Amino acid sequence: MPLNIRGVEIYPQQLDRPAQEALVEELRAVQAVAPLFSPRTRGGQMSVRMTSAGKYGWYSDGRGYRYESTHPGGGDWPAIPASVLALWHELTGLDRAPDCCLVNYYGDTARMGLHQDRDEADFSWPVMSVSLGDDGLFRIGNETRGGKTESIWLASGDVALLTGPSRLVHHGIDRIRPGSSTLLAKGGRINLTCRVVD
Ligand code: MD5
Ligand code: FE
Repeated sequence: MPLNIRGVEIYPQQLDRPAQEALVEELRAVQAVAPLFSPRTRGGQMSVRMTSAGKYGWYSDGRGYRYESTHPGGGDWPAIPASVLALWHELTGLDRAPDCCLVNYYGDTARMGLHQDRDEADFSWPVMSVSLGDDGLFRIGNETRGGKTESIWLASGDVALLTGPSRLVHHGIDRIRPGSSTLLAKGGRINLTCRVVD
């Protein structure tokens, strides 16, 4: 039974340590094909580095946010790891596979400001997030800007599902807790988000 915070379903420790280690290996292969990059937004360079797997990858530059069918280096995005697809189908109960698995890497001082995920065509599809490595302080707000927010530390192996009305709440990562996990040799935090794009 998941925790429920403002409609966001959180599955603490959904992935055990061996599953987390196997996933990190699969992500190493993803990053070898599609290296991490730091997107530029109108607000400046993001502190989070990212890449994607699947049919589309999330991208941002001075012209705005969008999904792209190729990595900024030119090639196709690699396939979404099979274990991630299996987790998606298990937790969402959907037959439809996600189009994008965004891989966010947070170094010790990286953060992600409050935002909505609204670059997808249909908000009735859920978004699934998987946390790996150091703890991250996840802040959940409201559908409209402003108002009270709630925060929860997401730990390595935790999985979250944004479904229904919670799909459009503002959310972000205020900070990570460096050194809180031994999963990643170089430290830091990885978050995967799987989405149906079009
Ligand atoms: C992260 N990533 O941890 C954060 C939070 C993003 C993003 O917000 O857009 O890449 S992932 C927490 C989360 C769980 C389930 C659904 C949603 C976010 N969501 O719909 O935004 O790197
Ligand atoms: Fe988001």
